[in-house]
Amino acid sequence: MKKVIVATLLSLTASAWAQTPAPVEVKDAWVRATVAQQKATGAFMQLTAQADTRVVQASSPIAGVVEIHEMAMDKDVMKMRAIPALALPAGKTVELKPGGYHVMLMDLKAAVKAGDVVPVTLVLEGKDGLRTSLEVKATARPLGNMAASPGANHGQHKP
Ligand SMILES: [Cu+2]
Repeated sequence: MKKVIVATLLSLTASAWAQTPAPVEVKDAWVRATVAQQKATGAFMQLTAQADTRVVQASSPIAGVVEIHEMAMDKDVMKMRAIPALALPAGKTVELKPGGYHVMLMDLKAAVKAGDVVPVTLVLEGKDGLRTSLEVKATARPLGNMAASPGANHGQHKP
């Protein structure tokens, strides 16, 4: 009997959650398609939080290791590095884009082909410390001319 009650409570919680507006809006989520043997790529999107939120973790079934990265100038050289969290200030759109913040997908299990839909889960932490996860569907875009851009050497990137 007790089990039934617990299950009911869980389903009530789940449906209440589904009806509340998403705490973080995601727009234009995409990943960069890869070429054979490439072991890493980046995911990009625009995130707008209703209240101050931080992205504290990310994961994806296609990658063994997922990190949140930023690009920054280090003695005139553009470098990327992992950051522990990405702040999403209330009402402000934070853009993850080539040359800036990105979700780094490493240890790829297979090549990412243009048009593939890649699920990326972001773990969000509110000011109250409560964590929720947000499922993002990112569509793979071809490398195209971007092969010549600095972001294209993502494949050689080591954490
Ligand atoms: Cu990176």
